[in-house]
Amino acid sequence: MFSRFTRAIVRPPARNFANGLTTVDLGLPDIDRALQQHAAYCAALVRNGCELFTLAADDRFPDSTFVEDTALILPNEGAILTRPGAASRAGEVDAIRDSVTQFFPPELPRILPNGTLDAGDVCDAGRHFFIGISHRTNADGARQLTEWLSTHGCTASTVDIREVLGILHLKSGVCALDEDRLIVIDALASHAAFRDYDLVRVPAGEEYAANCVRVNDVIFVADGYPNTHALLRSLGYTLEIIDMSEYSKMDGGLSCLSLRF
Ligand code: CIR
Repeated sequence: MFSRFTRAIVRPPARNFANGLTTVDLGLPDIDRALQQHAAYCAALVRNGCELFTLAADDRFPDSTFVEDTALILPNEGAILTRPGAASRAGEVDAIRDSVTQFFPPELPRILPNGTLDAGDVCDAGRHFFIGISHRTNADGARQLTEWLSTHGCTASTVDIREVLGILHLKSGVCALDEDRLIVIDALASHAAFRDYDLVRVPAGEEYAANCVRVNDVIFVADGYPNTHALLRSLGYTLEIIDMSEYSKMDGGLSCLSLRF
C-alpha cells in the first residue's frame, strides 16, 4: 500500500525567489503569482487530508520553497536530512532541520560528505526507492541513502540521469502512481530499473507533467497538460490540477513544494 499522508511541511517562496537556480529559459517568475499558486497548492494538500506546517519564507535561500530536496521522510518510521548538491542550497538543510526533528526526535541522521543528495532525486514506489544519480546527487549520497533505507526494510536502485536532457532531478521524469505503476517520460522508460513496473508514458510534449504527486486518493498534476490529464483519468485516477507556471520557470515541480508524511 502507498503511504497515507496526514501532514505536510511547506515554505512559501521569498520575495527574491527569482534569484534561485534554474536551467530553463522560461522568463522570470512573478512572486505574487507564485505565492497565489503556493496557496492553491497548500489548499489542495489540506483538501486531501494533510495538516500543514508552514515555515516562514526565507530570503537567505531563494530556492528554499523547494523543501522536498532537503529531507526524506518515511511517514511512520523516520527521516534523514540530505546534503544538496548545489552550494547555494546547502544551508537549507539546517533551516529545515528543527521542523522535521519535531516529528522524528531526537536527532536526525544526515547524508555526510562527500555524499550529495537532493531528495528530488528520490522516487518512492512503496517499499522500493529509485535514486537518481544526477548533477546534484552523487553515487556516495545514493549509497548512504540506500544503507539508511535498508535499516528500515526498504530497497533501492539507482538510475543515472546525467545524460538525460531536460530533467534536473529523477522525479522530474518519473513518479509513482501506485506501488507497481510509474508515470515516466520516454527518455527514461527503457531503463532496466523500471522493467517490472507498469509504465504510463507521458504524452509527447507534456514531459513536465511527469512530476505528479500521489496524495492519498488523488494525483496532483500540473495544469496545462490535457493529454496527460485525460490519460490519467482514463486509468481511473482522480486529479487535483495545480497551476505551476511560476515554479516551472525555476526548474521546480509539484513534488518539490512539500515534504509529505
Ligand atoms: C534548484 O535548481 O535546485 C531549484 N531551482 C529547483 C529545485 C526543484 N526541486 C525538485 O524538483 N525536487
